[in-house]
Order: sequence, then structure tokens, then C-alpha cells
Amino acid sequence: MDYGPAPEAAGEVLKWLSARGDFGHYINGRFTPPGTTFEVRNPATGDLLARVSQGGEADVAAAVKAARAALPRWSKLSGHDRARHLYALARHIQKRERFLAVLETLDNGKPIRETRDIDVPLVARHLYHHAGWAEMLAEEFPGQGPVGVCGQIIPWNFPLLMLAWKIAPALAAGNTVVLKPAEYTPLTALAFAEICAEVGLPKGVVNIVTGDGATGAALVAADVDKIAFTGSTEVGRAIRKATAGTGKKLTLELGGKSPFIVFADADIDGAVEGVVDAIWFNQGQVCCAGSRILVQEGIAGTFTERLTARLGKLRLGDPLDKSTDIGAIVDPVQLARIRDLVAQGQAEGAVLHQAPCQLPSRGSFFAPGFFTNVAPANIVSEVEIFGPVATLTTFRTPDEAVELANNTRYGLAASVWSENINLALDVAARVKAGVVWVNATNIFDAGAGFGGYRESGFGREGGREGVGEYLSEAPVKAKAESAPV
Ligand code: TXE
Repeated sequence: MDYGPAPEAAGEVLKWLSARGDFGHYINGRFTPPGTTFEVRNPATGDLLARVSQGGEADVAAAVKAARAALPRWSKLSGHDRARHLYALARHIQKRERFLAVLETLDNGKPIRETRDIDVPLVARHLYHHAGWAEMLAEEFPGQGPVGVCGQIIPWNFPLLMLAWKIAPALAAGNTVVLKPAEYTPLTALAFAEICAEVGLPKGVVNIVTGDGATGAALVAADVDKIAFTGSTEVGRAIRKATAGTGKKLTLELGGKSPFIVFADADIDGAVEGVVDAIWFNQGQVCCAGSRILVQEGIAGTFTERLTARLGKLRLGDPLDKSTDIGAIVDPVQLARIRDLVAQGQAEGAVLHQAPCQLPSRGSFFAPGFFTNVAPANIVSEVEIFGPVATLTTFRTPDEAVELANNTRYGLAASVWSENINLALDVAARVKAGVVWVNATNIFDAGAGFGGYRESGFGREGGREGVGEYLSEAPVKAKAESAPV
């Protein structure tokens, strides 16, 4: 698919943004007048893209009320009727895929190749998949009903995709939602709200309230039946405390420090390409990024040489340019965090190998790279950098690889590379991670449950398990009168 020259594609989106003016929240099927707003900027240039409303307790309460009122009708629709709405959303996403890909790239800074070929197609796929679950719900989950009103808080690294991961299973199972996008990247969620209205989704079924952490905290405290959160481990911990004893159902998808294990018999070029997808994809701002590369001693020299050569070929720059591999870091705050952690790593003696890229004069960019000479206790081995920098260490035996892989407080994902399938599967089974890829990495499928262990959180998104997170044994009791939908 060809999107034509980038500036032309961006023009359509910029026109839409200026026609829309300041954004209000999307509550009960319409946009509210904008209140106090905050700025949303293009991380690649620093240019202002839009002003978006900062949601307060009253906005959250109004959205929850609308979701509560829409619940009886929505949950009583037949699975087939809910599926029709999900199919309509999926088709409409596909119709506007070019627009959404460009908007996401402008807002987040990730390369257009990713939003065009990965984010937006996966959003549509997720909605189609869950339309199927809506159809099959009564047969597959007999006697179960929706949880009720779901508060959903999402991060900025895959803004529209995380929205789809949250909204699709919730709606399929008959819940209604109030979703808060991340403050860095609220724009595709607002475009999605527009799509909900365009396809005639009953009002109140999806509500979007924009704002920062305080808005998120207000949603956690509101009269909702479930909170689904993806974000930092610190905030996840705070949400767990805030919901303790309230009876609210909770799922948390938090950080990671995932191992990427390369055995001596691996296809080295394949594994090197795997590293590109593991840690340099989306500038490393990926919860399941393969950020700890573990290489078996015999091939460490060759592997490091080829990895360095590949690193030198990465193209960093304008995210709207179709040939760009590495775009911008989402926000100056995140850039400062990456710089700080990398500097701490260097101060501890780790050696940084960085791509020799020319950084643009404007915007938040960080040259990708990896560390060698790292000890397991170094800060860069332990803390999620959430940027395009991995650590590379060696191991001798499979047992040592497993031990190093599991030496983390996280447990989200892992990747194992070997041409010996017995070895790969044996190691895969011993690594404590929610997802383990063999000779592959960062593959997301709507049909497979995704989620972590330990401090990476709990609960699963995607597949049968993901739908189950939005169901309850006892059918939901409506707390309010049904509004006409
Ligand atoms: O995350 P936050 P930040 C990690 C990553 C990153 C770090 C900080 O290491 O560098 O977290 O990123 C909302 N109650 N991940 O500060 O604050 C917030 O508005 C309720 C990994 O951006 O967790 C946003 O919508 N909600 C992660 C969302 O939480 C609150 C992706 C995530 O923001 C809140 C993002 C509160 N008290 C960051 N405070 C992943 N697992 O993929 C903030 N929020």
C-alpha cells in the first residue's frame, strides 16, 4: 500500500485537526464543549497539534453515568447484534486507515511504516476477532454476563491499538466503557469516538474522557465495576491499592525487562533482525521489548559484529517518511528519562554502542543502541529503559540462560532463538514469562492471551482468556434506568 508523499498525507489530518478546534470529551454519544485544555504536540517537531480537555471528577462521573445508563440495553442485545456493531467499527477503521495511521504517527512519533502496517491493521483485526466472540459468547461462556461499567486507562506507546485491546473484548462481552487515553497521545482515541458516532454505536456504550494521571485516578475511584490498566508498574501498584477492598475487578498490564536468548546454533542473521524488532521497533517503547539480549558465548563475537553492522543501517528521522526505521520518542519527559538511565549505565561502566545517526535539530530523538560490559546488578540490566537501548550479555549453558532470563522482577515476554527445536521448547517452558516467542519476537495475535507474571501485572488480553476478563459469573444488575439507545 502506498500513502503518497508524507506531507500530502499529513495535510488531510492537519486540516481535520484545525477544523475540529479544541477537543471536549466524548460522553453519551457526543463531544462536550472543551473545558480547561492541555496541549498535544508532535514529538518529531515540537509543533502544537491540538488542545484537549483535562477531565475532572465531574467529567468522569458524567461519563460513568452515561455508561451505566447504556448498560442494560447493550448487555441485553443479542451477541449477533453486538457483533454487528463491532464489525461496523472494524470496517470503518479500515476505511480510514490512512488517516488514522498518519494521525497516530503525528501524535506519537512512531514511523508511518509501523502505524500503517502494524498498529492500524491490528486494530481492525482485534475488532473483527472480538465480533466473533460476541457471536459465540452464549455458547462459549454459558451462564456468564458482563462485569458492568469498565474504566479503562491506556498508555501512549500503542494508543489506538491499546484502545482496541481494551474496548473490543469489553463490548463483545456486553460491558460499557469509559476510556482514558494517555495525555501524550489522545488524538486517535478522539478520532475513534468520532467513528463510534459515525457507525451509530448506541450512545453511552463508549465514552472517552481525556486528561492526565489525576483523571485516571478519578476514574479508578468512580462508580465502575472494573478497571483495566496498561502503564507503569508504579501506577499499577497505586491502582491496586486504590481498588483493594472495593470489589472492583482489576487487570493490570505493566512493564517488562524481557530476555532475548540467542543460542550458538541460531540463525544469526535471523536473530539480528529479531533484535531490530525486539528493541528498536517503536523506539523500544514496548512493554514486551526484548531489552536483555543473552547470547551464547561461542557466537558472541560474530553476533555483536553483525548487530553493530545492522545498527549502522537503521534510518532515524522524520516519522512520516516511509523509509524511516526509528522515529521520535513520545515526549521530552520520556526522552530525559532514557538519557538519564543510559548515562547512569555508562557511569556504572557499561559500554554503549550507538548508531552513528545524525539527530534532527528539532524534536525528541535518541540514537538506538545496545550496552555491553553489563553486570546483572547494573541499573540498565534491572530497570525498564523504555527506549531503543538493550543490554547484551553472554551465557554458557541453557541452564545459565534460563537463570539469567528469570533474574528479573518482571515476567511479561521472552524470545528464544535456536535451530534445535527441542532445546528452544525446553528453554521456553522454563522461562517465567506470559508470552514466549521461538525464533520470533513481538508478534501479537488477537486470538492469543497476552499478559504477565510478577510485577508485569495480571490478567490477559486477547483470545478466550481476554474475553473471560470481561465476564462475571453472576449476570450484571443494572443500577440505573435504561436510557433509550
Ligand atoms: O506511565 P504512566 P508514564 C512505563 C515505561 C515508562 C514509564 C513511565 O517504563 O518509561 O512507565 O511512563 C495514567 N491513576 N510504561 O509516566 O504514568 C496516565 O495518564 C490512574 C510501560 O507515561 O503509568 C496514562 O494514561 N491512571 C507501559 C497511563 O496511566 C494514571 C506503557 C500510563 O501512564 C495515574 C507506558 C494514576 N495515579 C509506560 N497516573 C506498558 N506496560 O506498556 C498516570 N495514569
